Amino acid sequence: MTNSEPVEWKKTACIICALNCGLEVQTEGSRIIRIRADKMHPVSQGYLCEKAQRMDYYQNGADRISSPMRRSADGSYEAIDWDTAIREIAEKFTEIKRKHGGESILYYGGGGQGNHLGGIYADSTIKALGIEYRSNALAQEKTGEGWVQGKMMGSGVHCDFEHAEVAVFLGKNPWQSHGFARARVILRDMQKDPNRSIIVIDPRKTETSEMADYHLAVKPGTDAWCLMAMAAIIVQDNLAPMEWHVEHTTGYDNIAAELRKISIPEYAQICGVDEDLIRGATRRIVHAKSVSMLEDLGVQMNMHSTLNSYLNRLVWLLTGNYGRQGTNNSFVPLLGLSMSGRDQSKKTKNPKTPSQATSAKPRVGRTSPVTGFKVIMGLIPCNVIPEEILTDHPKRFRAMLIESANPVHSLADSQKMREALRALELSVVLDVAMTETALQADYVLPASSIFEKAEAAFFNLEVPKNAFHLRHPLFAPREGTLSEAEIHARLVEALGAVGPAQYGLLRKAAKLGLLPYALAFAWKSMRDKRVARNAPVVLYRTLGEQMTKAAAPAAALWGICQMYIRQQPQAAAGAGFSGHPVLAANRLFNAIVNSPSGVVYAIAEYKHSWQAVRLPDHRINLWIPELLPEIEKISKGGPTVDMQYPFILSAGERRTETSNTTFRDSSWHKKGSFGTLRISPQDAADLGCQPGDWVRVTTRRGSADAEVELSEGLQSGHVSLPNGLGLDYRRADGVVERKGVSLNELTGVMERDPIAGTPWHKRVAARVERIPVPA
Ligand SMILES: Nc1nc2c(c(=O)[nH]1)N[C@H]1C(S)=C(S)[C@@H](COP(=O)(O)OP(=O)(O)OC[C@H]3O[C@@H](n4cnc5c(=O)[nH]c(N)nc54)[C@H](O)[C@@H]3O)O[C@H]1N2
Ligand SMILES: Nc1nc2c(c(=O)[nH]1)N[C@H]1C(S)=C(S)[C@@H](COP(=O)(O)OP(=O)(O)OC[C@H]3O[C@@H](n4cnc5c(=O)[nH]c(N)nc54)[C@H](O)[C@@H]3O)O[C@H]1N2
Ligand code: SF4
Ligand SMILES: [Mo]
Repeated sequence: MTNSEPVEWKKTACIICALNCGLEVQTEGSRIIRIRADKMHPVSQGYLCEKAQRMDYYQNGADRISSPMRRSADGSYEAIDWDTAIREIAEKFTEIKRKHGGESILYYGGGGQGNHLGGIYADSTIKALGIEYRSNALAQEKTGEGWVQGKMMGSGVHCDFEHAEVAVFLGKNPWQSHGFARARVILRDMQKDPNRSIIVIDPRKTETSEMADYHLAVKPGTDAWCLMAMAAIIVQDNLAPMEWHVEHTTGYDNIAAELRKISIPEYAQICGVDEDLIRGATRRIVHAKSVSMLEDLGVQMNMHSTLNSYLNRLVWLLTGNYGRQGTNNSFVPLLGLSMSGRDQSKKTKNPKTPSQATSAKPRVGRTSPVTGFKVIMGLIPCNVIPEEILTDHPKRFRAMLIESANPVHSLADSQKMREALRALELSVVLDVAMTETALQADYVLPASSIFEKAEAAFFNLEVPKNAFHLRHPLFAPREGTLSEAEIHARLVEALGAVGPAQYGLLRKAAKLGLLPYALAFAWKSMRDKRVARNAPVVLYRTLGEQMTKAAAPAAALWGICQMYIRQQPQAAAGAGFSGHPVLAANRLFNAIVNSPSGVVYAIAEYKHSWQAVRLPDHRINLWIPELLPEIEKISKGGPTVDMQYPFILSAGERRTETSNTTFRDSSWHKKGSFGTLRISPQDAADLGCQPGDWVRVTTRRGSADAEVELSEGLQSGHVSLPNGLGLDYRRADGVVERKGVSLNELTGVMERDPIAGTPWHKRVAARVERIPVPA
């Protein structure tokens, strides 16, 4: 290539966090060699953070797999061909289903931070096997919030910090973890503007708290007391906008009665924040024109997490911050990632559209078969999975299908997860790499990477304008790998759920265009139940065949577009997709396939947030009586410290070097700290530690060694380790390398929220002692 030749920039997206910022990349052979932001991306608009530069370490990881693998009795793996793998897996699942029913098979995962199309196709396999129970990472962070959300509004909300006068971050460090588009730009804008304020509730001094006007540095795990005090100030000082409540809410009097009972000075003392500071921050919220508030793992993976999600909502709802620019608002999803509380009461019996059939609706009041935990957002809690397997209970899970997730590494108590997987009669993993979880599975199926097939994520949360980005492949699939669409199609065909009898007519219609296809699809699905039931696979096998091989996994989006247009005609029309629903959906599908930077599919108005409240009269409910026991529990006093394990370990801080487990190869890291244990200078001095020294962290479940990093930001007694590290990465030379701490070797499954079962990873009791620096 000469210098004068123009180089091609291909459009794709970053796959590290839920924002999936638009990227432009240059490739050479199988490598991604240059990366820059895509200015045309409708949401990220040219934004990216430093982590995006690491994309090639995912694509070319040395432990990627390129053949199906079968475990032998001695624990080693042998490569087998695809036909054998699919046949054996289908036979074994069928046998388990025959003996114990589909409810004995657990489906886990379905997508990571940047890949959700695979999970759509999994739906066909789930139906073919009669699988009743699912779980994924949302059930170790967001289900408490989802449950509260269902009780209070029945819809999901997203923040609008771009326009908010006041931003509140609760257990959230967006400078490092993002969580909303263009986070660093927006934080800087807010910081510079004297008329706007940032409030951070976090025990630690963070990059975000350093930019804040108010930092409420609670003692770790005491947010419930701080938030109760804030809500109590609003009620006791009569600061709530009562006209707004008369119009928009129910239950004010019930919660107000509880909040009038509490002693604000006492609660301030328990959470360790000066009462005047809590009062100042609360008044700033009360008097602002608009407030947006975002909670995350600092409270969601902590004691009282479901209560915290409720109290968070009380702070912005008691002050009337909903349904306007700059407040929290309901967004218009293209496809709901999960089901909110209200949806759980309905099961779609006869799906009217192909993709109604793709979203299994859980039934009301369902619980997990062994431990009896609530099924929330269609998921059983991650923390109970080992207990649902390691028992002689007749309803225990006998098999698992795991897709794009690494539960042995990412869920509490890795030891228990390994034991549970080995106790199953069958475990199958779909992944790109030979992960910690794959190394416990009976079969491992190699997926083509995110950059080798059409891919997308359904993290579309923007208000009022929402966009969807279908990414086209950068590379041909690695030899021996298949897309999830193809894997699930082969599986359901081998299971006998669907086949050529369902495809013939639709294949012919697809050749004629989208309108004939739509008519044929409607006709065929009325006559043949298998079509609607296996809609994603049928779409892939018929419509997908008219697309290029690599683009074919996008076929299921056609069904999703049809459903979306029917459910959200107004928002779709706002974005230009109006007219007859079938035609509008066809146009949207074409727009998605032909817009390499993404498409705006919804333009709603802020007042749409009220329509989205799916409770009687679109009123928000402020009172959840089921939480009264939690409120009473905290009225008895603050948390205590176990003197055997005097430190509180925050097991999973987001740092610049972390990205869940997207990068198994850490050789991108050239300088600076990596995986250190952060500790206050005073605690370090008490342990006799200097920077660069090493310590052993011991919990009830295990111990691990880490280098210390002195951090003024931490309170005494609080130590912090980063998430997603400590992977056992097999390098090209065969050496297995572990850098950083594999955190869940240290965590237990029983430390969990009583309602949602979410783990208390931010509050792991630990001992810390100095050890010699390893050679
Ligand atoms: N760089 C990077 N970014 C990521 C990810 C990543 O791996 N790396 N992962 C993505 C994912 S999957 C998620 S879910 C998000 C999570 O994003 P965040 O929740 O923002 O990330 P964390 O750093 O785990 O936790 C946030 C804060 O909680 C604080 N905290 C600890 N204990 C307490 C407490 O008792 N009370 C309060 N109020 N705060 C407490 C910590 O000090 C920390 O600053 O990040 C996403 N973004
Ligand atoms: N102690 C502790 N534990 C934690 C956390 C913490 O803070 N502390 N954080 C938790 C949080 S918030 C989250 S979200 C979870 C995340 O944990 P997981 O849900 O396990 O997700 P990832 O680490 O993102 O792993 C995604 C998997 O997908 C695979 N993969 C990548 N591309 C593809 C593909 O195209 N197809 C397929 N089939 N597979 C692919 C990757 O190799 C990887 O194995 O970790 C959780 N675990
Ligand atoms: S890590 Fe998140 S914020 Fe950073 S570039 Fe990737 S998607 Fe965007
Ligand atoms: Mo997460």
